[in-house]
Amino acid sequence: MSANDRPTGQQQTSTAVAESAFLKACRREPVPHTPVWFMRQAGRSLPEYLKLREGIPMLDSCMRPDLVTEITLQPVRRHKVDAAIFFSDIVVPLRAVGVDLDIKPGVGPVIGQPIRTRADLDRLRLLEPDDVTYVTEAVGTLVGELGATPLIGFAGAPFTLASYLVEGGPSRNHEHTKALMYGDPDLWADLLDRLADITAAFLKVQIEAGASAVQLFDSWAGALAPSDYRRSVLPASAKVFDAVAGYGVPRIHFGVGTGELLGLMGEAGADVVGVDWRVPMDEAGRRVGPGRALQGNLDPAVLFAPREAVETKAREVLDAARDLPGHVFNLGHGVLPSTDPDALTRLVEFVHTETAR
Ligand code: 1CP
Repeated sequence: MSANDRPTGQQQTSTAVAESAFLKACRREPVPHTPVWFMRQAGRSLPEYLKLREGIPMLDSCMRPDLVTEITLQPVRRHKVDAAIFFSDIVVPLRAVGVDLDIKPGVGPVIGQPIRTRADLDRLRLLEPDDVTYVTEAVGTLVGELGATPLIGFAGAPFTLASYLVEGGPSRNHEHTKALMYGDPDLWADLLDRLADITAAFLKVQIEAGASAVQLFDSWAGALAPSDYRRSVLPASAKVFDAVAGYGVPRIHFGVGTGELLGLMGEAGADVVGVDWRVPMDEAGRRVGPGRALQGNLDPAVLFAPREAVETKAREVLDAARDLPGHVFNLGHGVLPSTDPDALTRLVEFVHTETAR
């Protein structure tokens, strides 16, 4: 082999990433073991995270590549998960285009001036890669540090972002959001379309910097009936998926309480559909239909039970997922803040041992 033919380190790494159990499962190929990662694995219960974040506001930490890199790596080192998720937040791209917002400890994102009128929407500009150079830098460093472990980039879906922007903060019933959706469908469609462009641009930045998969979090879409989701939300989410289809990286689509929406969430353009714990994986597979892998779905609260109970429930998930064409093991929603980190480490080991082929 001449020096010119020899693969560079970067190429070898990307081949190893492409052959990882996580990406194989997303592509519905045979896997050496069921891959596992946890939503919100970065920056929740880990003592090393809490120590690092001391005195640093959440949004500031998202803009510091050194912190983002370290926090993203922490759960990979500790739990030996099959994928890393980029440490950031769904509201980071909104902040980057100038929305007056903060992430308040114990509350979540709070918006200075909610978006409820055409004039409010006119102030929401598109995202340029130069707005988030700290993301490009952190992803680039991470891809080098992670070696054969894939990095998942992510963004909030248009509906979930709209909910924060219209309500002004976290909401149980999404009443202002739905009032706008039903009361001014044109303004609503334009808002979701603008958010789709911002979200697509944010995902492209992460993919171009080296992320090997992306997840679209439509956490609050479960608040919608299927007909409303199809008419008023799906077109914007589909626009996001279309915009990144050409990169060939798996696109994961996740929401909570979305049992009735699973088929539509696949139709929006996902390669992998995330499932919460309310629908068994085999039934979810029937609802999603062929041609897509599934991700899920252990109830995050199960991790507070004794080890044997966790293993029984995890085995139930694996059994229900056995005949799926591709399965990525995950929780049905994010890691709860007071979860014992050792319970997560043990769960990764359990899934790997139980499914080793
Ligand atoms: O998964 C990871 O470990 C990466 C980091 C990550 C992700 C993927 C964070 C860090 N946020 C998110 C996504 C996110 N943010 C979602 C979608 C996922 C989900 O449904 O859980 C949502 C809805 C948000 C919005 C948000 N940001 C909330 C929820 C508020 C509500 O409406 O109930 C909260 C509490 C935040 C703050 C936040 N984001 C991330 C962290 C570590 C924190 C807490 C920081 C702090 O308070 O200091």
